[in-house]
Amino acid sequence: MRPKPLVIVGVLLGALLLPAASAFAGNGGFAPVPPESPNAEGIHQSYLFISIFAFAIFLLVEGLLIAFVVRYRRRTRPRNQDGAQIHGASKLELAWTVGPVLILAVIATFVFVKLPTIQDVPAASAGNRNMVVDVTGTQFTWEFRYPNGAISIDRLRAPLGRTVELHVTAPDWDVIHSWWIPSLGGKIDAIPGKLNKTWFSAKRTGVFQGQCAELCGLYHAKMLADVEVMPAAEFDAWLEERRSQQEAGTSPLGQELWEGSCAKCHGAEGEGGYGPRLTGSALVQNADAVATLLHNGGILMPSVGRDWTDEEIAAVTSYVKEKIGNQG
Ligand SMILES: [Cu+2]
Repeated sequence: MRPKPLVIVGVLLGALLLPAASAFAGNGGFAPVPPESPNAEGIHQSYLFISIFAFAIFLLVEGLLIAFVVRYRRRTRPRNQDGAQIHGASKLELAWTVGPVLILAVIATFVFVKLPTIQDVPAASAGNRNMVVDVTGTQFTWEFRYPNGAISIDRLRAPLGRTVELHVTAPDWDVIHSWWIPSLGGKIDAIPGKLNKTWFSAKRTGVFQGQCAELCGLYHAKMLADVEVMPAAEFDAWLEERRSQQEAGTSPLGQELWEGSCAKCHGAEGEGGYGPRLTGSALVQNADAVATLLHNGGILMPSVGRDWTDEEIAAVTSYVKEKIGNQG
């Protein structure tokens, strides 16, 4: 006996639902990453709430579609003859107009109730002072300046459980970028000349990956960022150490700037890429010439270092001189 078409359709639909479990577990790339900060949690809850309606409407529409295809199929009616003409069902028409309006109102209410927990930076309290970090996006790197003057590139360090307030911007001469670490909150634009604020308060230690979320030029895809959340005491020690290393000229800042800013165009070893080859070049052995170039830009090169501190300029020029200029 041949299986009935409806049975086949049913089995196929069942098979389609199989990935749903892994999607909801967040590990199939179908669902957002698990939230690790209260604001990311608010976004996640809104996502799940809206998903309930989306899924129910999907089942209703597709179910009706299949039911109508079966119920009103041609059967023995000749090919060239129209089917029965059906019109006029005021109650039904009213229902499918009022229903969506109510659903949208419920969703909007939920989201507006959640919005403050997503958007508003929690006020500092006696036991929990906020740490402000200045985040600057430039083509194609992220720079983080901490309250004590410490600087890091492309990796933001943060203390566990403390509110970190991010003041996000881009230099006047750059383009718009977008700061986005999905497990620690939503996107916020880094706009030249404008300061946007966002925040997070990480609930566990670890490294959380992110990506510039605004198409910002040739190497947009290389504009990655991550946040390393450490136990608070470990973070405080790191922050102090980075500050004193910077003063002593022994910090990894030069290497970070090279990798984050220079290497993306000039190649990891300075072998050249979009930008010219630097390995063994006479120019990079001259720290003053490199500093001038970073500050003013070149024919094709943007003035990436115009807003860099003296410490940053010193760190990157000496790194470039030693590691790149002296290579074969
Ligand atoms: Cu970008």
